[in-house]
Amino acid sequence: MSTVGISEIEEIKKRIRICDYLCVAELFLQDNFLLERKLSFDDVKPRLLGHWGTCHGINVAYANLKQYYNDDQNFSFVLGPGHGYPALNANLWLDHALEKVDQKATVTKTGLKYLCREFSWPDGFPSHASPITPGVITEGGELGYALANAYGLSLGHSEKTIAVLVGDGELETATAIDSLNLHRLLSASKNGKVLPILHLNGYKISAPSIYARKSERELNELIRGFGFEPIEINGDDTSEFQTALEKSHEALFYIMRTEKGEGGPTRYHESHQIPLKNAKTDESELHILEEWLESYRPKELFEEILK
Ligand SMILES: Cc1ncc(C[n+]2csc(CCOP(=O)(O)OP(=O)(O)O)c2C)c(N)n1
Repeated sequence: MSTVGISEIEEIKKRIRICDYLCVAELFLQDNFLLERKLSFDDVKPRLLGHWGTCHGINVAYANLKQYYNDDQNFSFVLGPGHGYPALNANLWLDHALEKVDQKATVTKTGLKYLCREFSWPDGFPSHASPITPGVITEGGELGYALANAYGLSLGHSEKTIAVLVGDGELETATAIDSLNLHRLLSASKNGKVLPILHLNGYKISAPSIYARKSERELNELIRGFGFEPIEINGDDTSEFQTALEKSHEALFYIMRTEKGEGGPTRYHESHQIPLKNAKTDESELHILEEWLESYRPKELFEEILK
């Protein structure tokens, strides 16, 4: 059992709901951001461009790590799938980190409008993480470097802990899989601790990922072969996630299982980018979008935040 209490678990779950809602709002909405009236075609952006499928898992990892490492200045989070930018942006906005570099991104109703409307919008935020994002040093459209970057960050900083989220599709890149050897080259006493978290949501764009097609045993053996101790986490189980973070084995490798597109109207490969492509013109898709947004109960979520 995790040492975190029920109220902390509820807070983590609430944060995930907030960030999931924000991701959907960023991807789809140009108005009516808190669903204060019935959703209409006019509220939907004319060009829907971005990625939903990976967002929930990013929000799960972010919320759990944030709770566990709290405000530890020696903790860093490295995100591999830069296409999951709506999630990164949502978390940074919620923590007032975006506001520090972009005065318009306040945690207010106006700031919420700015965050959502400007996402993937001409002259606004790009669709992928990029160097305009606080803490981002590489362009987020190219998969593969997250692990190497995390080990680089750890060099000479034994005080640091760096959690790095890697997509299962991303782990198929030569750079990512070979970076699993890096910890063998680095002295654990002189360098920081890197915690790889494989986001095993099963799919990469339109096809299953190779690692998702391995049995749990095969995958665990593969990871052990690289010198890590694999720890399985069900992304829906917050208590299990918190307990997993308490483990102190020297070379841990977390395998976080989620369903791609969890919480949305489609799953798996169909959720990779925009699930409801015709929401601006199709009455039934608009309705499904409204139900999807309402499923997070936004009024309840934002009442406190946007006081
Ligand atoms: C080097 C590289 N190859 C291919 C792509 C195209 N691409 C974008 S997203 C994606 C799937 C990524 O799958 P995964 O890492 O599992 O992320 P998730 O399923 O969580 O979206 C691919 C192959 C890319 N961005 N970079």
